[in-house]
Amino acid sequence: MSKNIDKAQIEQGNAPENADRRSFFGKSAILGAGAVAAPMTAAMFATMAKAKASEAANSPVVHPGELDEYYGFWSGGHSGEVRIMGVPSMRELMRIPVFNIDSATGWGLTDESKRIKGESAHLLAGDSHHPHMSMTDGRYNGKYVFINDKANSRVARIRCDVMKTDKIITVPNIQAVHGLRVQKVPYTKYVICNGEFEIPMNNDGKASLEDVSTYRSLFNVIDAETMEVSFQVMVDGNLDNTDADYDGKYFASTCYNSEMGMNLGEMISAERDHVVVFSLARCEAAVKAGKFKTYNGNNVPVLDGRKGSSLTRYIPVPKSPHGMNTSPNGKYFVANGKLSPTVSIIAIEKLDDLFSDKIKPRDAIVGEPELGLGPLHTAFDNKGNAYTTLFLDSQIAKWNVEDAIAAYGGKKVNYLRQKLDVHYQPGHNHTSAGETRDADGKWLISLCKFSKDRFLPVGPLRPENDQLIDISGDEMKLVHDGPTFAEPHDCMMVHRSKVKTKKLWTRDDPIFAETLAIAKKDGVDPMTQNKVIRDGNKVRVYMTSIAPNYGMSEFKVKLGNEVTVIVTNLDQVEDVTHGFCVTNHGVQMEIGPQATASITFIADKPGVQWYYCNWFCHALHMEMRGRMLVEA
Ligand code: CUK
Ligand code: CUA
Repeated sequence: MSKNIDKAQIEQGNAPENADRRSFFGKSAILGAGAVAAPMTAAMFATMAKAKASEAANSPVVHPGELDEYYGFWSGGHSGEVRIMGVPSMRELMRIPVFNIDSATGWGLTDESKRIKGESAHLLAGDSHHPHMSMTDGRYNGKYVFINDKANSRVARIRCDVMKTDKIITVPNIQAVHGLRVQKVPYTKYVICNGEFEIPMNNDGKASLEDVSTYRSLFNVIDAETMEVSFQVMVDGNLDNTDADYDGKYFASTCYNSEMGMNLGEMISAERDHVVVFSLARCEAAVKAGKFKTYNGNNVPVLDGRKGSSLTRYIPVPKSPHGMNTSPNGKYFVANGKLSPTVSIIAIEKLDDLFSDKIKPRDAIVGEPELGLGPLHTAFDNKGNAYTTLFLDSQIAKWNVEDAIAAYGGKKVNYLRQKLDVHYQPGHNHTSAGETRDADGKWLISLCKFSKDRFLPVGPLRPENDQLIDISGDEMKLVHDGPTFAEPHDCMMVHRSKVKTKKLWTRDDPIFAETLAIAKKDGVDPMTQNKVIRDGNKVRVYMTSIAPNYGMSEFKVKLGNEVTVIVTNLDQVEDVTHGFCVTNHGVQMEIGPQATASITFIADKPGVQWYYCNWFCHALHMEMRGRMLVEA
């Protein structure tokens, strides 16, 4: 890395033009070059254009009343939520609060959501990055979406039948869960995710800032059903992104900072970092055989997968790789160079030989195409092409995987198909169903970190720009600019045929099962009874709601009582959601049709306090309110 360019410039892609941007990465470029074909010339592009066979012709227009073909699941970035978008219309369909609090639904406020947040219920913030759906045989199965919270080292699960978060765990022994994917084959038994920041093992206050010899980064394997950490694997370097194969055998993670540096200069001193490949069978066997340690006073098995371990292999790749993407034909892991203009193609079929030491780690690399500056993430179509975001160049490079492999083998072929300007500085990109066997080569989303001049200015803070690109023809065609808030890091697109959602809640839903158990103990049937239960200083108020009435239009409590209001929505009508909101108390929630929801607060203000329905439900919605008398 050249010394005369600062990090901020690199990150923002603002390296001065006259400073020869391309030479900043000269060293890495040479490293990655090998037998790589010459860069595209204008003449080559012209030839390509002539040979053009098919035009991109998907329609991004979804007329009023028509439905989108894909559900898009978007991370909400530092808003901490997940959003459902319709693709190709790019209409925002729903927001799913996960790590944040949300006054519309009461997420983070209701008793049910606090139970789901568990030990981290007091944390009201989050930084969500990677939403990925559970799979069966390498295809989305419509059951769950998993998402990480980098800020608070958490992983959450969203149930796709109701599109609500139903589990959140804090992963022990690590800091900052970053890359997250799912086991694709035979089904999502495990969610895999990387602990990014290296921390002392144990992190009990006895380690120092100077001696970093016990600092480690762990790979985490979480049971998708129980949402418990099955085991962790200690590695060398710090982990970034990850993905799984299509055989149910290997996981691969990029690692930057193989130097184990504690500041920027140290972190980027080595010309090569690595990809760590994990053997699932060997890891499971090691756990079974008890070959693990535990740390920090918890009982999660931690395996030693550092260099030399039989559980892992380390494949050297150029400088600070970032994204990790498996090609949908199941043949390759692609590690994206970030500080190198290349991506590294790892042949998954060679991994058996690598693990039995028949080949050397670099022998698993079958291609290292040079694509441009700042490759971060790669997506795939169903025709053997890959699409890589170039953060610094503000472009997407379309390239052919087999041609890149042939070029690496010494053939004179041009693997680059097209470079498309995007606006600006793309991070993740994703193709429709592109991380599954159903990759269909129709749409590509480029999640651009900066929008600059693309929208009306809205002050110093700008939206990001999620661009929709038609990839159905030979050339990528940009068809839509979509402003989004707070940096969606990643997204995925699921064909609508895979998702089946409920129209009404069912009364036996686990999300409110515990609330119903409390009602049972109180001897109250919340579907038929409106009742106040006094239990010392605690008061539980059970009321029904059916548009436009609450079952209880008044109740009394004493000043200082801890009040829980449990509302059951009796409406059996699609889309008739009620709310419950107490004025001046910060009490607000949603009660979906046939759901029970509860919220607990202290009655700390004497006098009459109105409560009202805050979701418009009926012509007499304004009249849907009642009084709580707080007696001094
Ligand atoms: S990371 Cu943000 S651009 Cu968290 Cu997947 Cu690559
Ligand atoms: Cu019920 Cu508005």
